[in-house]
Amino acid sequence: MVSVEDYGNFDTAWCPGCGDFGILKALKRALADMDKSPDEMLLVSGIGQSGKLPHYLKCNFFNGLHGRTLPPATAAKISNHELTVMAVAGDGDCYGEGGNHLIHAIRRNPDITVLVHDNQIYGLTKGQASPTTQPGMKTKINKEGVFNRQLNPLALAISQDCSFVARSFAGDIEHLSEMIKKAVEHRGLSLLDILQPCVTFNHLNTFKWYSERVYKLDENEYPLNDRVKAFEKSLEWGERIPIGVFYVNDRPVFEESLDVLSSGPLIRNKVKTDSVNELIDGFM
Ligand SMILES: Cc1ncc(C[n+]2csc(CCOP(=O)(O)OP(=O)(O)O)c2C)c(N)n1
Ligand code: SF4
Repeated sequence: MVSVEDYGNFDTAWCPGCGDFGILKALKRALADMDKSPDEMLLVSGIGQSGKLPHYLKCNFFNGLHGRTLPPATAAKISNHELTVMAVAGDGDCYGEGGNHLIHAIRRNPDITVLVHDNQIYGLTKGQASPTTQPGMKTKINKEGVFNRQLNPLALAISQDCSFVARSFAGDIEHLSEMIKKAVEHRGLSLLDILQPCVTFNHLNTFKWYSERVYKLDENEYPLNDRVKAFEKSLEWGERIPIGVFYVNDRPVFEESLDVLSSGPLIRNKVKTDSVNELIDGFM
């Protein structure tokens, strides 16, 4: 049996009270509940406070470039589709600089879980506005308040028929670990947007602010494969903020549609150097 302790206990560089601690705790709990051992997990992250999360777990991880979480995660999944792959990103990382990768990962649909630490701010670079920052909020460089419209990641993902779309809150460990389990168990690209307070640079969307607004979606409210109803629900934001699973569908998974993987993971295939030479010669 896998336990939370199997994932280690590390010192962190996060500010005391940061919402990232709730995500780390919920993730460890979910992995232990699913009996996933550290050797069958791969966590891929970019740059940011969120990007540090895999540093604080004893399992395989790859820490890449800012905004580039999904390309290496997809490559790793293809190379060894027996691994459980999770991509970990911030709202800046996944919806800003890496937004293009998110859109195309949704199209490809690899079996990857994407955890977005959505603190509605750039944490690591000290509080600039991100795509999900609330318009009007004053930041260090937006002295008059943020002017750009706020990105709605759930509406974006649902509109593009993302295979699994959910939201949770770092202040509700139980709900969050349940959502992580559902996202991992779903086959296909699972986007889990996690409302995560940044106690240092976002003084608007605080634990109290979220706690007064979040409410759990009623599982019987509509069939989870109803894209139009899910889209409508994803537009709800303000005095009430729904959390839970918004949308699920069972589209073909990217790695299953690749013939080359039918005989097992690429990492077990012998490299035929002759055919590599032939391939290169073909370009000459
Ligand atoms: C290619 C590149 N662009 C920009 C940066 C600077 N940078 C590092 S982290 C970051 C923003 C992090 O914000 P977010 O992704 O929301 O994560 P958080 O720190 O809030 O968890 C930026 C702009 C970088 N390191 N590399
Ligand atoms: S700056 Fe914000 S996101 Fe970064 S560790 Fe501190 S509280 Fe967390």
